[in-house]
Amino acid sequence: MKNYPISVLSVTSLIFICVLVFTPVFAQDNKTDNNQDLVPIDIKLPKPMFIGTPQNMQVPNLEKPLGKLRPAFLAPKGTKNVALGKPVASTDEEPIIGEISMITDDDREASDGSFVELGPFTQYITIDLGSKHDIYAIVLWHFHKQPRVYFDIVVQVADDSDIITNVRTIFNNDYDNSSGQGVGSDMHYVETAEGKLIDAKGVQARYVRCYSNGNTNNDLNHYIEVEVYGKPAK
Ligand SMILES: [Ca+2]
Ligand SMILES: [Ca+2]
Repeated sequence: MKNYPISVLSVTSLIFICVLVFTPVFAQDNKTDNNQDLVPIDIKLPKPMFIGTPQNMQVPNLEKPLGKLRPAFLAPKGTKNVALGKPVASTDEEPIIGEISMITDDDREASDGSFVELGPFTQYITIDLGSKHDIYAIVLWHFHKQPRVYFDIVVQVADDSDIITNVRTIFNNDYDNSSGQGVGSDMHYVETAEGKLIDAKGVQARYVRCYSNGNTNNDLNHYIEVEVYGKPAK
């Protein structure tokens, strides 16, 4: 063993202890986001149609169920669902079942009459929030009458309706890039009544685009509701 001077060792230990002691304090400061009060966002949940999650789904890279309700998601005070009633565009303008407008109509139930069915293969919907917003979370319900996994879930935000200007991808589980938006490393997940909450980390945008590419039951794409929790940008 080399004989390091004792002072070097002491300084090193001191730095290490300082990092341990002060890191949580700094982390907490970042989290308060310029001293805005953080409160749990109020997500209304629909009636669940099944309990638990099947263990036999043959899907690669599948997220394990949490086994309990999702913990509360904190966002600055005044954050609400800014997608409610906002216009939605779709690659399939004439859905097989339902209307595109049902994606932002505040109905999250699983029953027939509450979901819209889009055509097969890769489809996307684009929500126009009307102006720039600070976005903290996006919650997606594709279909929750039975457990299913939807493929190529990609969520992007941008400044324009064609999703060309200032595009940011906040979720992507298209591990083989079959929908052409790049390889994503997020995990597949089973649809439940809780929906899928994506942490958007305060990203600023006017438009939100959601991709999908069929599911474990069929090649079709479904939406029940998409919520965007945010505040108008200052
Ligand atoms: Ca709906
Ligand atoms: Ca894929």
